Amino acid sequence: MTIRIALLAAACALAVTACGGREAPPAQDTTAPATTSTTPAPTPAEPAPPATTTAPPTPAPATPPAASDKPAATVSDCATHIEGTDAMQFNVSSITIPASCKTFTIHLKHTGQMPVAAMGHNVVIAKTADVQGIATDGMAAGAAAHYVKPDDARVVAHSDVIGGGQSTSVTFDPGKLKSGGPYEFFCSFPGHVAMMKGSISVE
Ligand SMILES: [Cu+2]
Repeated sequence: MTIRIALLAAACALAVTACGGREAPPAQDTTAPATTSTTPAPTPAEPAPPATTTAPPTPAPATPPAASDKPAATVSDCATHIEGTDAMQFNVSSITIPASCKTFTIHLKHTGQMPVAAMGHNVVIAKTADVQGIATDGMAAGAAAHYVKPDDARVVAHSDVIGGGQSTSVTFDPGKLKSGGPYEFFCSFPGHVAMMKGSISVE
């Protein structure tokens, strides 16, 4: 019985909807509020045509080397603070020295915990073209020489080698970097130069 009534009601509703556009009865005794809007939802837009196959997605460019993931060093008062880690990394990829600086100081902090013999770091500045040769000769020079060949004329400046938790610094004349570059800073501890280097320039 109930079902019948329901069906009947539904049929009536349909009928009203069908002719509602013409008659529009006054809605005064309607108990249900506001089903007034008779505008049907706009017909859905036609399905978009398949995208024209003009532009295949461009492949992402090759991942840049890890060094460029790191920020440039923050420089103030003709100095910068950089860090070396137990993961054999500097924390910056480049150092830009203001041209107005008469001297420049790089403070190096080893933020790791490993001893100097296992994970020592220094910072050496030289022409990019000389880096590999300096590192090779530095390895031969040994720990006592801080892995830099004594009086190596190719070396603009270098710090001591430090271990985890230690700090050091090196101060030099930026005028030495104004010609014949590009120049790099790097760590000459054996095996580190491939991972620990960045560009340094005067601008
Ligand atoms: Cu190192």
